[in-house]
Amino acid sequence: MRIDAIEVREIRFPLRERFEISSGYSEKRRILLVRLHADGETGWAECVAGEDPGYSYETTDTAWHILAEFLIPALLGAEVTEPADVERLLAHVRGHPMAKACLEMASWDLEGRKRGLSLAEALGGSGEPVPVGVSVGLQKSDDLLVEKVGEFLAAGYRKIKLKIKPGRDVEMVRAVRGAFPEAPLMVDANSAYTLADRERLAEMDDLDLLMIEQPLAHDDLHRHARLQETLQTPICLDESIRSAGDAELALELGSCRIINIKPGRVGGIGSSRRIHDLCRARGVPVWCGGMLESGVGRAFNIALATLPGFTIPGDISASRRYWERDIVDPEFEVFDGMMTPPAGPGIGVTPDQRRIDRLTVRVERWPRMRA
Ligand code: OSB
Ligand code: MG
Repeated sequence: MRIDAIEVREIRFPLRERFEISSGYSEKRRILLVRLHADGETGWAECVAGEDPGYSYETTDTAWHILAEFLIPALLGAEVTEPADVERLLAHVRGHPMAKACLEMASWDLEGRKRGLSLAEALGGSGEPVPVGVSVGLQKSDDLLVEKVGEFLAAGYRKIKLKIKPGRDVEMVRAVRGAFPEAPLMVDANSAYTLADRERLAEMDDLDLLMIEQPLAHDDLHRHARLQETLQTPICLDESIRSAGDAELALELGSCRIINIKPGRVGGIGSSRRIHDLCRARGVPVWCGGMLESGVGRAFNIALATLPGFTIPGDISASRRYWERDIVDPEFEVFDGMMTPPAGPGIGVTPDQRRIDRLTVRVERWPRMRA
């Protein structure tokens, strides 16, 4: 099929509550939605770049720039028979996996719709409900955090991730562990520590955590390996893994024992599957992370999480954990800690065009129309 039109739009989408991590916070998301058109069919996806460059160098604005100036011109008018073709067409652009991923992912939706397959089926997953977890941002007080965690556990979530940073770590996590002795808990530092903090981090070993996510710098596999040698708790890498090559290197070096796969961070679904396959062959568990996606991005995450190597609940929570009203129908729901991947073709949920239009602050379409 020939990609004959592409649309990119930015929506401003307020979170129900501010989400704070060690490197900053998010309150009103600026999300890019892309739409590919080919053979009378359409494919949607979402770019996970954030508003600021605290998690990745990519932002909403860099992604727009890279899409508009380099990626879309390379894809527009091209013959594409499978999503891997999209990856190849974009490979000459160095880095910018988040910008690339949304085009590749939109081609999965397109392909699913054309073939009448759900995303989960198209990528070889099960289509069965999967256990999911929730990522809880930094709170004003430990009491408030304990209360929030209690609510999420009562709602059935199968894993609770706590954001930590220096000054808000061991004592805070101990308070949560004290209140919920049996809860499946983990922590995520978003690179807030250095190897000099190794003794502090080792205190976490007594708290029965599933893992410590990304304690050190995004570009430091070496020191993660040094840290892992001194920790009993498994390290899970997020920011450090942008490709299957990164994953292979991290596993060779012993930088982690678990990998968080976010399709938007690693360049798309194809790359996510390669990381999954590599980890599965080596017996390394993976799980699907989240980037505060709208329902469009969430559909990809839940489909991916049905692959057999995803043995740990992902950060894939119900729409209403994030939004007053999601932009897809039906919204994503969690029952007893389980989420069911949509069974319809492609992403399997319907983007609410009227609602999306109301949230849109800019839109551009290719081929560009002459004024
Ligand atoms: O590190 O996993 C992270 C959100 C934004 C940026 C980075 C991260 C997160 C989350 C949220 O933890 C996960 C979710 O989407 O629920
Ligand atoms: Mg993380």
